[in-house]
Amino acid sequence: MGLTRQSGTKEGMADVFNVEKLNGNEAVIALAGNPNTGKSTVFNALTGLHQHTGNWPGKTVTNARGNYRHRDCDFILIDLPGTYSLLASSIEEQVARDFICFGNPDATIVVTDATNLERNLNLVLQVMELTDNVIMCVNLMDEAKRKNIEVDASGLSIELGIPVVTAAAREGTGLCELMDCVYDVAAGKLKPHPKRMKYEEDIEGALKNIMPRLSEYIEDEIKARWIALRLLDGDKTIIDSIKEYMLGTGEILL
Ligand SMILES: Nc1nc2c(ncn2[C@@H]2O[C@H](COP(=O)(O)OP(=O)(O)O)[C@@H](O)[C@H]2O)c(=O)[nH]1
Ligand SMILES: [Mg+2]
Repeated sequence: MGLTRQSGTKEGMADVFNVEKLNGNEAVIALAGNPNTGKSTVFNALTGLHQHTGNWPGKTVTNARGNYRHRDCDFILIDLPGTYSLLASSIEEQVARDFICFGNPDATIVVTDATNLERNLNLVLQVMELTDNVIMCVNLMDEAKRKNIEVDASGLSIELGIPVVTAAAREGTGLCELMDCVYDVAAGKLKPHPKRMKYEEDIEGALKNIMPRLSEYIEDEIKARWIALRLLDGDKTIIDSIKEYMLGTGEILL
């Protein structure tokens, strides 16, 4: 079985980010996370020697991408820059945000530090607000054990509405479960239902005004909502990104 990508535009988007497909049928998986959560350790363990690094198109931010095969399917794994947020206050955050938003990965893994979940959940919640296909990987479980920290992965999964996999990537624990989970999400066999924030009435009202004006450019309602929230935040970089990734050099009338 091959994992089929859902729409023609996805291919185009992936091209903008220089995601090179060997057989055109690979699932594209983004790897996000705070710095030092073991993202690159997961990336290396999954892709081994099948990886290369370069820069993000037009940016001086390093980009690592690699391939792996699991069960009967091929995957392209994109190691995003480590970030605490997706609110684009740094170039790294902008790169991570743009790839998750406009690169349309089939799934996004957020690698987190089991000993520091409270801080790490900020990014998880932000990714959940931007896309359905999120998997939380709670890494450094060996460290957590050493510090007598217990993590209730199934409780977290229920609370967040997304799959949660525990791992100790440096010793290779949990990686098979992670790949199984990624496979199921990318193939549509497992559908995450991320719980989302409902804002105060005036914000929700403003969103209702903005979203229809975005629908011409952005079909996906979750993304349109997220972009509308950024516009309400006064984040001008999102307009540049829409121009760059959705309209070529065209004009956007907002
Ligand atoms: N104890 C422990 N250390 C880990 C684990 N995963 C990664 N590390 C270590 O944590 C440090 C940061 O890992 P790295 O993969 O570079 O993190 P990144 O910044 O998220 O890419 C390195 O020293 C890794 O060897 C783990 O599961 N357990
Ligand atoms: Mg890294």
